[in-house]
Parts: sequence; structure tokens; C-alpha cells
Amino acid sequence: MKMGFRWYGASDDPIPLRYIRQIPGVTQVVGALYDVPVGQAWPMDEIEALRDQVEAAGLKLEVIESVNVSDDIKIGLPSRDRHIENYITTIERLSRVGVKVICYNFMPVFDWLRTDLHFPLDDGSHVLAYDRALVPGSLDEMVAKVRDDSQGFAMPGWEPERLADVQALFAAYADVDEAALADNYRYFIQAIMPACEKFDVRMAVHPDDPPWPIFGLPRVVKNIDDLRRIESFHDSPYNGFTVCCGSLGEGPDNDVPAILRELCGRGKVAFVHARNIKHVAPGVFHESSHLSSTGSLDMYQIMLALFENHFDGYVRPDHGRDIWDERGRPGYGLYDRALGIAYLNGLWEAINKSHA
Ligand SMILES: [Mn+2]
Repeated sequence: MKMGFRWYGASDDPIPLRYIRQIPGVTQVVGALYDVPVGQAWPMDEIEALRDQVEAAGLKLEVIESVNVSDDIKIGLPSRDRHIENYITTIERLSRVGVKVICYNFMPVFDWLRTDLHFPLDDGSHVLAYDRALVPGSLDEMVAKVRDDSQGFAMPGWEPERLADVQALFAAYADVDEAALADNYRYFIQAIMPACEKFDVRMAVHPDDPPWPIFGLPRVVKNIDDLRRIESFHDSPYNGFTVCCGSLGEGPDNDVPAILRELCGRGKVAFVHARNIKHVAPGVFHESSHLSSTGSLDMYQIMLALFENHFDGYVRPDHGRDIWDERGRPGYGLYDRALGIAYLNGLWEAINKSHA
């Protein structure tokens, strides 16, 4: 297991790399370029500059989250082939600085959805939460809500310029049902796989968050059946998964340790987002600390599933609570993610030594 920490770059993340270096056991920065319009190739000089910054801090840049897949590719527009060419160029360039895994998603329009970015818990901390009854009736309202609640930070997947005309973007998906989205997904995977194999870069799709359709948009990465279908597009370790325990776990029918056991058993898990969530009612959940007893997921069983399947890939904590008066990017503060790492490391050491 190689432990990482997501970082939004020197200009947009209040957490300096030297703080990340001081979290015990962290060797990896999970990074990205955030200023390249989706669909374009990432410039080599910017990739190298990011790598240099990370390495100067004594850390490694082997996982990118995310290289976003354009709506043109997801919708299946004629322009998709040009965007796929650019995506392949990005894969090749990232491989040149030592990147091994690219996390991405295949969600239409929105990367993730919450109805509250500052839901108060009993202990006085704040978390992201979702209540299906509180999803706004209109798309514009939803976009404005995320923008206004994000404490001035750009939220990944909610880029204001991309969502400036969310109605037009939404309309472009009018003919894309689940079958069409899966077909467009297959087309994308089959087009990029030769480059991934040639350049030794594993693709790792992030599950839909939440794992059910929203605003009538189709979802194709929401449960084990979907994940098996994605495997069938191209059966190779390079066509792999980011198992986000929280996102999958939001679906009450998703057995996260069982999913990990099955996919790790076939060598398909490249990256794990290890986090907990608390089910409140059907379609209602909030995030929690990583500790098993504060949420609905058994983090011990999750780490045990990884250990017993000899997982040697990348792990990062996922969304943390806002604690100790930190007002960071919602979900991406320093303190609670660092606590999450200490806890995950403790589970791992205990499992490791008890199996010696
Ligand atoms: Mn995640």
C-alpha cells in the first residue's frame, strides 16, 4: 500500500507540500493540472513543473486525479476523436514523469453531488451531506448552490466556465441513455488502451457519486454489475478501478469489502479512496470521520480485503470533516484527512503484524 494525499496545486491549495510531507507514511501526492480546458492535451512544461514541485518536497507524483474525460467523448460527438487523441498525448506525457495511475470518471455533467457542504455533526465538525429531498429543482440553482457554498474554492467537477451554460450542456445529453453512455465509454476505453499498455499507465475509473441517476442523467459506474461491464470493454490491468469506498458505499446495496475482494482478486484495483459515510435513510447520507464506528462502513474489513489480496497500489484518505476551525476546501482540509491517514496506517500495521 502506498499512501497519498490529494493536493490542488501551489496556487489553489492552502496546504503546503511540506505539511503533507509531515503526515506519517505519506509518500505520494495525488495531483493534477487544473487550468487545462478539458479535451485539450496537458502541456509538458506544466506537467514537469508539477512533478518538480512535488519531488522537491520529498514526495512522488505517481497518481493523477483527474484527467477529465470531455463531454464530447461522453456524448459521442464527432469531435470525440480529436479529444481522445489529446487524451492519449496526455497519457504519454504523464508517463514521461513517472505517473503510473490516472483516476478519471465517466459521469455526465456533474462529477459529484451534495446538498450541503457544511452539514453540522454533533461534535461540532462539519461535513458534506446529501438529502434527496433537498436537491434543487433546477440545474442553475444546483450550480449556484455549489459555487456559493464552497468557501471561495473551485470545486473539482464544478468548474464555473464549463457549467456556465449548464442547460445547453444538459440538453446535449438528451439522447444519451445508459446504453449509449456505456457504448461511448467502451469506445473511449478501447481507443486509449493501446497507449496505456505501451506507456505503462493504468486507468482507474472513479465510481459515480452518488451511485444513482441524478437530474435524469444516466450513470454507468454505480455497482458491481457496472464495474464488471467496464472490465469487459478491455480485460487488462490497465483498464482498472479507483474504488472510492465512500461513493460506492453511499449505495446501501453495495458491499464495499466484497467489491474490493472481487476486483483486487482479478488485479483490477489501481487506487483506493478510503473513507467512511453514514447512512441516515434511503437517499440520505452524510460523510463522517474515517473511524468505522462513526459511519456505516467497516474500515477494518476494507483494509483487510486489501491486505488479503496483496494490494500494493495507491491509497488516499478521502473527504475529511472541517475540524479545529479549519475552513478549507470542503472535504479537503488538512487535519481530518491527516487523522484519517493515521487511522488507516494503524489498521494496516495491525493487520500486517497479526498475519506475520
Ligand atoms: Mn472518491
